[in-house]
Amino acid sequence: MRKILAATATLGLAGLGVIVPATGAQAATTCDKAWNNARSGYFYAYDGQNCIGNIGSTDSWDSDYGNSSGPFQGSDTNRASSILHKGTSGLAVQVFNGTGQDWSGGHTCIKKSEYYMSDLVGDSFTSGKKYLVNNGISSHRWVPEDKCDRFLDS
Ligand SMILES: [Ca+2]
Repeated sequence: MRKILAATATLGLAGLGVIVPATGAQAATTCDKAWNNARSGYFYAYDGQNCIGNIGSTDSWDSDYGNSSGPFQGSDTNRASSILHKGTSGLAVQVFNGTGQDWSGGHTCIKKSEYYMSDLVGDSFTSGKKYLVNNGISSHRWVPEDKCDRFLDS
């Protein structure tokens, strides 16, 4: 489930820097705030839904969320329940169920224009419906959108 920035969605005021919380949508407000406070060029992952409980952020890649190097380490693997994309390059962030710099296996992507996914429940990797994205992300990299076989909001 994607929640988009309220100002962009409802009023088209993004260029004015005016953010209006979505009426009655606490979840969207939480991720909107996270996005507005995020560093430009960075990808974020969160332990909880609604962009709560940041477990790491980076403008680079990480081929193994469970090892002891890079922006995601140890118990960060198979833990993300919401993610946020504030990249500025136009690239998508491709998240994988597996690890390794061969970048193979099930994946899915979040586009720059999707901003964030406030809840990954119900999304699966390209490897099959039983391979769930929620609590299933183990690596990520930045790629052109045409390298993505699937997007989270589709
Ligand atoms: Ca790592």
